[in-house]
Amino acid sequence: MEDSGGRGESARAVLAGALGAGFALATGELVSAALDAAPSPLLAVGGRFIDRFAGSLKDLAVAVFGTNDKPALVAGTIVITVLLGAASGHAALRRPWVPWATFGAFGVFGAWAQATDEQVGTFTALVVCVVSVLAGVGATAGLLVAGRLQTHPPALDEGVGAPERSQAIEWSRRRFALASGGLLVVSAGFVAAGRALTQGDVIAAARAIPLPRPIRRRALPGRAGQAEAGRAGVSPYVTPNADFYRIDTALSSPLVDVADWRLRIGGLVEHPFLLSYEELLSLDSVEEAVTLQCVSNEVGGDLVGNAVWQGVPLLTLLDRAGVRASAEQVFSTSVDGWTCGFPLSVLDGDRPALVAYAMNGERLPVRHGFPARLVVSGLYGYVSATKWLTEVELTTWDGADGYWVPRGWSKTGPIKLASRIDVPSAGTTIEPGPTVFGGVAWLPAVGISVVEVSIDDGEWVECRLASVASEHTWVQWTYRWIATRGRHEVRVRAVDAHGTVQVEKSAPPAPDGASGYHRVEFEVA
Ligand SMILES: Nc1nc2c(c(=O)[nH]1)N[C@H]1C(S)=C(S)[C@@H](COP(=O)(O)O)O[C@H]1N2
Ligand SMILES: [Mo]
Repeated sequence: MEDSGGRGESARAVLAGALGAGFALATGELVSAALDAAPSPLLAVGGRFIDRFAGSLKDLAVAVFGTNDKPALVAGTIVITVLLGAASGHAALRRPWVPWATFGAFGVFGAWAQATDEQVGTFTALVVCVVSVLAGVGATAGLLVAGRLQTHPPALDEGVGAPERSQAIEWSRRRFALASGGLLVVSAGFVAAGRALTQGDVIAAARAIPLPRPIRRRALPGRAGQAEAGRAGVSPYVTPNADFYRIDTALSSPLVDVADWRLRIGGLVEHPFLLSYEELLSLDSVEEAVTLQCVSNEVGGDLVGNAVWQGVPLLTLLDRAGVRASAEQVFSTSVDGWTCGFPLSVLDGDRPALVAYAMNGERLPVRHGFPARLVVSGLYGYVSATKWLTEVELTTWDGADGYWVPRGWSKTGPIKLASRIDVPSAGTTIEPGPTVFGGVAWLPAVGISVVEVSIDDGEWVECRLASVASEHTWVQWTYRWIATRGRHEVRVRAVDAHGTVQVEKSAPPAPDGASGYHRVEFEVA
């Protein structure tokens, strides 16, 4: 009896309470989203904590979790809720009413937090919390039942033989594990569905403000100039939004409500100002084709993509603010506290540097920084391309370090000249006879003049280049070859528009970007 009814059973009761509490939170997320009641109880409680303890607790969260104080408070709220759930699950073994009391008290707290937020009505908050509490208590009770032995306790104590008893224990364990796993999956599903609903709302709200026409379009080269690369299987010149690589530190992309969103231009400027989404979209905008690359991209890697961005030139906004002579760095911050910075002097020439709100003709996708992001030609993303942008601040060079700088990455991040082989892909077998190799090469802000390949360490031979929109994008290259039987290797290198040849020496991505020639081995048979 001690084994099944004692330790095992209390462990299961603790888990039942914890999972029930998690399920209550997940239900709160989904029901809030369905009833259009943002913030959800979870976020509302986190928000109340921020308001109440802004001085003390928030500083603690900042100290412990860096600048991510809001996610830290939400995580803290989840942990506390789950721990209290666990304790009440355990207590329920003796006093079944305890989960009602704890979950109920939590529900009241959640409803209060939600209802005192101006955006949610009291009745809606009550509905959300009553449903969440019922779901939580119900789930906990259900799990407790699933984990209980089917045989009656008196029979266990007396007449039941050992084999039957251990079988009953085994059954109840299995049933409990299944029910717990199921509940976890359903909870995750609720959270995901709630997010999807909220994301739909956020985008729908933004659609009320139509995308303006740019005053200058970026003409894309005709398809004819890229036909051979296309046929050969080279990456498309413009990367579709759905295929564009995604890199960020966000656990889940921030969902920004454009009604509340503001872009602040400040720091070392004469007249700091705020812009709403509507105001940003009312300014003259341009379109620019710019290739974006992550510093973490390995030689031959796919953390690089090319898109047509629409937005307001950063200089328009900086001129309006009046940059002071002491400013040296353009330092930007996202709504989730991520930061980066690049030298102000980068903007001296006429390279594209945009506060972008559209990507390939569509509103910026949430995962790529909706409602607005920075795009600067020629700089790695980690020093320039802030998504979910909320502030651009002018600072001195030493006055601020972006997120990745204290983590060991270089403070300046100009993109390195690079080239990649898309076809053939490594390890493939191709047929003997005429074949076409191809890939991409890039050095945004400078451009590419020549791409060369070397087969089996032979001479470097020049490739054909497809047409491009500007020097700010990658170029597709192709090379025709008569394939002969056997194992082969192809290497690629590029020459930039100034005549500088790509660096051959291999370097890893850290601290300032990979270098070296991409090589691919293949077989002809
Ligand atoms: N808010 C925020 N913006 C960010 C990042 C981030 O972690 N958070 N990562 C940067 C990095 S490292 C890169 S490479 C680019 C990637 O942009 P993408 O995901 O749209 O391709 O976003 C940049 N902007
Ligand atoms: Mo990156």
